[in-house]
Amino acid sequence: MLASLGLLAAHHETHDAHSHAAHAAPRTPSAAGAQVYIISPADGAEVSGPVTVRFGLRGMGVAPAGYPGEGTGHHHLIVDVDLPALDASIPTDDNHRHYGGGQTETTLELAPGPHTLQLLFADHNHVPHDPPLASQRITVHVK
Ligand SMILES: [Cu+2]
Repeated sequence: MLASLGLLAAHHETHDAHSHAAHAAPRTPSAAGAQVYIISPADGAEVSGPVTVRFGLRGMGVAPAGYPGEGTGHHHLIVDVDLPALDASIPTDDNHRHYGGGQTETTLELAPGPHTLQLLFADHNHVPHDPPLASQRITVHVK
């Protein structure tokens, strides 16, 4: 049992190293002129929690994760950190949130204080498009 778990872990690491280092993930082209933006809250807004964030998209369509196709993708909200690598699958954690169901808004529980929010659109494999579609990074002040 332990031996087979070790083997699985080793295989997983090898796979990750391969996909991230040896070959960048294949990227889906973005549509010319497409744009991703945060509809609300506004940059610099003072808000009370929970915070509803509305996702704007122009020139492309939202599709659930796993649905391949040019001209589509799903939203990711990058919270309090810089954009991740743009040639790899976006990580999943509290700072990198996926909306793979095709959602166009979310409600976040954020601790009081300043927070940064930035949208990053990505394809069915969670890999940002080429060229990437990211919104302006905004700051909100949670009361
Ligand atoms: Cu994703």
